Amino acid sequence: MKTTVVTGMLGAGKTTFIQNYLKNTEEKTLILVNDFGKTGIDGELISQINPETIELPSGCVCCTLRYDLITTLKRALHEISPEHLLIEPSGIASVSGIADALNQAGLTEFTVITIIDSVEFLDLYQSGMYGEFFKDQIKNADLLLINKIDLSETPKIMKTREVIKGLNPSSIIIPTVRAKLSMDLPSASRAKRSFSNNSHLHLKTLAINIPPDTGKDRIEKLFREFITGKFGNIVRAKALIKEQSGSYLIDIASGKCFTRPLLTDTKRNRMVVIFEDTDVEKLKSEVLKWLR
Ligand SMILES: Nc1nc2c(ncn2[C@@H]2O[C@H](COP(=O)(O)OP(=O)(O)OP(=O)(O)O)[C@@H](O)[C@H]2O)c(=O)[nH]1
Ligand SMILES: [Mg+2]
Repeated sequence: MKTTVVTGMLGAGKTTFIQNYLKNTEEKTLILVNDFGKTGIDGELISQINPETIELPSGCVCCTLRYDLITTLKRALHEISPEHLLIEPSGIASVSGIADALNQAGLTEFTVITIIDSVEFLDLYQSGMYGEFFKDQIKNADLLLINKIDLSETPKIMKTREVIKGLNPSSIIIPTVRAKLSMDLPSASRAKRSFSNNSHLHLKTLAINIPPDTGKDRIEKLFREFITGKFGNIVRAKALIKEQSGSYLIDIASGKCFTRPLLTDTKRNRMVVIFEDTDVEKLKSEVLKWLR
């Protein structure tokens, strides 16, 4: 069985990569996804394409959910016998923590794909805010995708390449749009792994059920307010909305709001918000007031 861990900062394009990858493979693939909050949005998005999807929502597989990851993996591998196991940890998980958990589950051979958001990477990296965390994701990668080049600028993309090449000279580096790969995944591990650094990021999460009669326009408007900083430092937000015209994913990534139609209707209108600084209860009451 091939095992691939798809890592990368919040909103870099991990789920998009998996969705595109699944469309072009015949392999029996088991996906294990660990999303933020209790809402499990990525699990629903991926299971619309691949029914063999297991969600570990709420918590982080590199630390609090490590035991759950190990037991779930052992059971699922036994029951499903996939040809390929693909894991999407949440954007705050450290590769080191995941690697430890995989080792404990008896999986010692795996490939790490790290997706870099070319719009935001340099600013975040140079600010030093997530320094060690980024380095851990980059140094342990076998394949690095410099993603969202359609939204970025050439000098920025070149500089990003230079920085990540410096951190991990042995990795394959590919610029991508929507994390689309036109090559096979590397089968053998190339990275000289350094699993010493278990630097998980600590951000806050808020999950909210959205009333069924809320249209997507209303959520897009709220998310644009989020981007202005009026509600505090919101790092990432995503919502699933079903309205008369169909169902949609609305999200904030790279400081922008995106809306995309879903393949099938969502079962429940909901959102998850990932943020720093602001108090959870305060943000919750402000969002609920907005939705009323
Ligand atoms: N324009 C553009 N949008 C992209 C690209 N890749 C991803 N996106 C969009 O960026 C947003 C975030 O992508 P996801 O695939 O959900 O990112 P993620 O890494 O899975 O996010 P988390 O799991 O929340 O950390 C979505 O709205 C995607 O449609 C790209 O190359 N170009
Ligand atoms: Mg995702």
